[in-house]
Amino acid sequence: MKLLYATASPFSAKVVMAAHHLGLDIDLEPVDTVKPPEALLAANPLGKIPTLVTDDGLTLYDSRTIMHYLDRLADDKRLYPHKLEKRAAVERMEALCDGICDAVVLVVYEKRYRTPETWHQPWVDRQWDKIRRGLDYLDENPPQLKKKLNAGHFALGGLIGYLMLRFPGEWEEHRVRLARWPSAFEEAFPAFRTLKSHV
Ligand SMILES: N[C@@H](CCC(=O)N[C@@H](CS)C(=O)NCC(=O)O)C(=O)O
Repeated sequence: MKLLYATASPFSAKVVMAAHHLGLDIDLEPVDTVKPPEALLAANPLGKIPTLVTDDGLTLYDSRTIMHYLDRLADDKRLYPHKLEKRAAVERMEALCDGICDAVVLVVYEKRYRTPETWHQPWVDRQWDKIRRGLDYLDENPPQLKKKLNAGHFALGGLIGYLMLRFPGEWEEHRVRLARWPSAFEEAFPAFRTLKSHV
């Protein structure tokens, strides 16, 4: 199996951390989405990462589809609990963290893909509103680290790693519990230190 990914991508980091946790062996193939290579477009018409290509040539996206695939592949560990309510809560945590990542990525892309004359601040403010509300919720309701790790933890790890990379010092203030979460997560999952978003 190979994963088309980028080291800075939060969705890629989520999948890479989850695969590491499950003990799955995946070849990592870095791609530049600014100029998506033919291999990425052939595997995913959206030209987005992460995209997984299995040994049988099955191509999978987006990150949540990949997470569910990896979950079923693994022998002894699970990313999603079996019980209905617990599973729904983990899936919702992942959806929230991924949704915040979507908003952060849009803020980053506004500057990357538009010229300064066309930057549209109300649109960026709207994304920051989503980011702020989402982070405030996570500060109140961080996923507990006492029990088994699940997809929600890796999704939050992907998000926090991306915030640490792109907006250091801009999200921690007044969010004491969330600001402490990365070091607590690293204790439970030491690979966070190297697998989180980086350039
Ligand atoms: N919903 C997607 C989001 C993936 C995504 O937005 N990836 C970004 C990189 S972090 C990307 O590929 N951007 C390139 C583009 O939008 O053209 C997922 O969960 O995989």
